[in-house]
Amino acid sequence: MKKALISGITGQDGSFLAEFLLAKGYQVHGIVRRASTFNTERLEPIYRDQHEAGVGMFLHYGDVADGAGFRRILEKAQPDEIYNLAAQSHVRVSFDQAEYTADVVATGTLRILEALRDYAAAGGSARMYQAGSSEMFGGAAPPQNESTPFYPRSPYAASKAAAHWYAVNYREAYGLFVVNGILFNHESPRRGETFVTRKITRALARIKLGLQSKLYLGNLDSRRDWGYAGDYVEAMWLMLQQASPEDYVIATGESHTVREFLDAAGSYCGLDWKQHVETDPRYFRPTEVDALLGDASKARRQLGWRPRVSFEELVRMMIDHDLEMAAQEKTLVAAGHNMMRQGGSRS
Ligand code: NDP
Ligand code: GDR
Repeated sequence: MKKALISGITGQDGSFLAEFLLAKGYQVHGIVRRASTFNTERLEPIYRDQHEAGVGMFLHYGDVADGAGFRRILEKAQPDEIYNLAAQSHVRVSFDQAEYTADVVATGTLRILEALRDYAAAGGSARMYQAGSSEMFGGAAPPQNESTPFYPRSPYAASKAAAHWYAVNYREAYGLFVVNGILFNHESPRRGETFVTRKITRALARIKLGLQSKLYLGNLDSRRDWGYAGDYVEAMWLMLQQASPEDYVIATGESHTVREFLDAAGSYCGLDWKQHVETDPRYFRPTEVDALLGDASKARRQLGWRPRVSFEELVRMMIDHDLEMAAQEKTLVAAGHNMMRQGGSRS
């Protein structure tokens, strides 16, 4: 039985990847941060009490800011594959928490690489996937592929670029099997509520059901290449199954503005979004990434990977999910329950 260790398992991608690997028969180990509230909600469908027989997923308390703790988890889990998905992944927030973002995103990756280097020197063998981002291309003109030079436009993007080069350097210096996946935006009903797609689908669903009236957004003109997270975790796994470690762009090859996302989401749920959306400069970024459009032809050619879910299907899937959530909320509100814990119209 193959074993995988996932940092960031509680996030959007971590939960899809854990499901994907369990379905392939892997034993999955995940790193979970200690929090004062439950943070394993996305893992609920696959979570089983560790006292039960035949459990396939094991969670360990840890943090990529804590190298010694990570080394202990690595020794205990003895994985064949490591997926480093842990990150302070919000670009806007990285301008407010720049040092912290660098510590987790850049130095956190370095800590894992250092642990892997020692693990390999002691006879262990594990392949590593590093979660790179299209944000590293930032200001570089579209379309972007593996040979497009990086031009990071935020502390988050600069930290991801540092992590990328750490990974390349450890591959070349120590012969480690480390790959960088340069993934363009990917979304799902499990997307964090403060990223623009989910913020829109969640708000429009709540507006449709009369639970809120306004949605405050920032720049509507930026362009993103949005895919479906469930498709993208397969690409992560495929990269680690190759004969040699290489870096790959993963994208749909189609881009839309935030405004176009609003059009698609609004028309699917029968709302004129222009009557509800207002601008709040709080959501503007000091430096914006205007246009991302990925060229994933290398991944198509070498990995045989291609996206399955279209932009329109993605929008519909997210709206359907959020309409269902809003309907549940409405029922509970009507029955007199206090829904403060659900976040309400908070964004
Ligand atoms: P999320 O923000 O949904 O998840 C991030 C995960 O990292 C969560 O499990 C979070 O834990 C965990 N985490 C945060 N800080 C630490 C830390 N210090 N130590 C350990 N774990 C930590 O991100 P996604 O799932 O969307 O993305 C996964 C990875 O891929 C990230 O590295 C992201 O930067 C990158 N990426 C994402 C893209 C996308 O479009 N989704 C595109 C390109 C790259 P908790 O739940 O406790 O907060
Ligand atoms: P991004 O995603 O920055 O591309 O990073 P996000 O959804 O945050 O922003 C996309 C675009 O929408 C504009 N925007 C807003 N964004 C947010 N979050 N909130 C708003 O109210 C709003 N209004 C307009 C933004 O300015 C931006 O242009 C995501 C993250 O998942 C990263 O971790 C990942 O690396 C990249 O995708 C690829």
